[in-house]
Amino acid sequence: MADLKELQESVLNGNRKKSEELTRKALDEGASPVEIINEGLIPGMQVVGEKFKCNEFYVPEVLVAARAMQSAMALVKPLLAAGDIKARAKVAIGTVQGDLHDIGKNLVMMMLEGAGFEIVDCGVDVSPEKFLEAVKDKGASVIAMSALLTTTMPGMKTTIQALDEAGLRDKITVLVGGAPVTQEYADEIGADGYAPDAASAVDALKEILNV
Ligand code: B1M
Repeated sequence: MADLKELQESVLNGNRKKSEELTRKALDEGASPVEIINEGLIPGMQVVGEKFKCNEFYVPEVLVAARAMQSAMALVKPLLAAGDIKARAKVAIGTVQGDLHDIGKNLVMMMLEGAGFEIVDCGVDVSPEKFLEAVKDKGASVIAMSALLTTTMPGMKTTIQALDEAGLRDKITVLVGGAPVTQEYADEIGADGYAPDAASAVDALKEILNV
């Protein structure tokens, strides 16, 4: 039987080549793509998140671990049959309008993906209309907004207002974060959740959605 603990370790260590090798080996030995994801890749990223939260890991370590996870994920994803894995939720993520910072947003995105959420990456400079499109056309049930500039933070409020006007506010969970954003600001604009860092974003969303 494939040793998925070793795969967890290789993700944790950010060893991309080894993660790919172990994933191929596990497939050859008969492990299913679902087992590889649930018992190798997701637990590996979970430990990465824990280490990031207690400052044992910094941004570079998280990025290399996430890349190792994504390379291994790319090998198993095509083998998944429809319905094999039920994503916790589909999350449309982006940096708000006028804001081009994406390092933090990408970290949050990778941690969410590593935790089993399906991602619609809306990119940077995302208008309220574009977030709404991700909900209407791509079926996202969560909007995750990042802002790094005090001048662009109001884009979060405008997006929530746009959801309201479209009659979608009750159906969509809104998570916000980014260096200048605070819990007080999230409460003020009526977001459902706020997280100070990428690992906490995963915890916050799991808690809000109860998944
Ligand atoms: Co910019 N920049 N920048 N910048 N930049 C800051 C943010 C700034 C604080 C620098 C400063 O003056 N000290 C300042 C903002 C001041 C303010 O508004 N309060 C600033 C400025 C002013 C600007 C420009 C206006 C500069 C200019 O042109 N005059 C300009 C704006 C461009 C634009 O967006 N329209 C600009 C441009 C840039 C670069 C393009 C050069 C580059 C961005 C490259 C890129 O992202 N691809 C850049 C950078 C790199 C920075 C700093 C140095 C680093 C930001 C970063 O990536 N941090 C930053 C100063 C600093 O922070 N030291 C600065 C690392 C990243 C992992 O952290 O994004 O905070 P962060 O994400 C964290 C958490 O916040 C949280 O999780 C992440 C991981 O733990 N988080 C979320 C983030 N999003 C979340 C979403 C969530 C939950 C958690 O839920 C959805």
